[in-house]
Amino acid sequence: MSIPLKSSRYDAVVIGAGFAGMYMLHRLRQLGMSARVYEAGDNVGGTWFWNCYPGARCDVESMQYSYSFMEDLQQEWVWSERYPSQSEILNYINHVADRLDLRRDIQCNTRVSAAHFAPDSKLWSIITEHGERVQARFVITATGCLSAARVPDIAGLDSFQGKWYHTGQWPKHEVDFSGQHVAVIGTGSSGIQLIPQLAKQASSLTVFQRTANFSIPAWNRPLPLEEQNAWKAQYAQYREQARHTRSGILYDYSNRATTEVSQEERNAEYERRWAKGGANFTHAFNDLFSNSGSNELASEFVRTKIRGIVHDPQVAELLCPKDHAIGTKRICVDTNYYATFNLSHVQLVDLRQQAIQHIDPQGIQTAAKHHGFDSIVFATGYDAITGAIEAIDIRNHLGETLNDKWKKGPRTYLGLMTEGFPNLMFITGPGSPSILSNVIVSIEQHVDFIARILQHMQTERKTFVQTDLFFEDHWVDHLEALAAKTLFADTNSWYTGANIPGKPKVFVPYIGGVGTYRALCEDIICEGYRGFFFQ
Ligand code: NA7
Repeated sequence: MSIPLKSSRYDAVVIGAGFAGMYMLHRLRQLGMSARVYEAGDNVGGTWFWNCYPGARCDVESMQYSYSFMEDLQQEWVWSERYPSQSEILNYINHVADRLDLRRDIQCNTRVSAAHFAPDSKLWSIITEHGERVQARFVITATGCLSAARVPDIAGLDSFQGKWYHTGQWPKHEVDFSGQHVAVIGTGSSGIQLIPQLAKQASSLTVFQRTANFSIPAWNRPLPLEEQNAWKAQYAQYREQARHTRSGILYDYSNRATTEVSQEERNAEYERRWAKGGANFTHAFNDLFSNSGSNELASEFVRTKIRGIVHDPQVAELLCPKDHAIGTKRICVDTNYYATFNLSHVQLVDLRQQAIQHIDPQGIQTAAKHHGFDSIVFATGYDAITGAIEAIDIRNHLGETLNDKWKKGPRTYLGLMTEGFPNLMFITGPGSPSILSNVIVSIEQHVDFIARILQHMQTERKTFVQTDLFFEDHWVDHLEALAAKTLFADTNSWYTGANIPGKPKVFVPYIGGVGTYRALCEDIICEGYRGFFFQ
């Protein structure tokens, strides 16, 4: 798929060809700008290219998980299920790449290793892993929030004689676990999707759990054409509504606090949402993310469900999350996750009671015993939000590195730019709603914002845009103040970098909501791009 370079200088280089990079390319072309997109994978799709593990599925419903910028596109695509599978999303992304003729400006199998701003030419110099060098006026990262897969540093992994995998770097060929003794480490969203699927194949499945997670049933089902057509008849209106919601998704957001209703009403509401399925559950009352007492009632409702599903009371208790408030780690959406632990060949190991000591050629040694395996699957997550950006050696005109600047945590203005690094923009960067939202809604909003900045620069004949410390500091303080009003700040999660040893613990995303963020951005644009400085 690698396409030879036509030129070594572009108006913009975009890093990543997932949903963000592809839409950015489309908008750059509309502005008449030359652009090159570099993609590490051998095809487009980003996160959905890499995460092809069994059971991989989006937790946003199909009708809402697609681009909204082109009416024809959203009318013509047909989904097959309520929640889209990874393969169907990948088909959709490939369809868009062909439909908009994007591939000719996308260079796959090319990882960007560095981007240095040259003081003389005032251009970014972009260097790839293979030593290719191009120049660009703008660098735009579209590297995704969940793309830097993380395999924990467990002694002896290299000696393991079976095969091992990470969900975020799954092989492109089918992996057959039939007849195998399989380990899964990690019970986040990926593990919860994968475990029921692997249990269907493996002769034994051992799940190593460090932290139990809350999961709500997906009740996934085929999506009848009539239902899709009814939705499509009002697509534009639904999209516009979604853009102004808290999470960029048309959920049933409640205006009532838990404290306003009786116990019967409360339970009826939880039952209704459980029966409907999906992440909508955490919007049952408007105080679940701010009032720990209210949150505990919702948490206990789910724990009671888990105890009702899982036959062995000890296993059920281990699967009940007790160390965090529901929703403050990304809520999982599953198909048969808890029930899988009723199968006689599925075993749960609590790493809080017996930590992994090392891996050896035959399997995993915990503090309690040795477990023999043919395969080990790491569902251990990502260096989220900042990991893929920080993997690139980004330096400004003074030779200062972005990593150095962000060593105590990422600092941006609106999640879009960071002071001292002109003409460098982040799509769904740290400090934006990004991963707390329907990410396609957030991607479109950021890409449109960047395109408007670029258009403004064309009109005003400007070549540089940057932000300054005043606006950056103010934004970082604002992020912290917003998070402090919620229960999120108290939870160890990948939102705070707590899953990565040594990573500064900072609540990274903007938690004020997609609609509020959008309105704020519109105000900033109306006020002449407040906080952005042009030259
Ligand atoms: P997550 O949500 O970060 O989950 C990773 C899981 O792996 C989680 O249960 C971790 O436990 C566990 N983990 C991580 N490191 C270790 C080690 N060293 N030992 C044992 N267990 C470990 O990643 P996912 O891929 O599941 O989901 C990411 C997002 O993708 C998800 O939120 C959706 O938005 C889609 P911990 O909780 O850290 O104790």
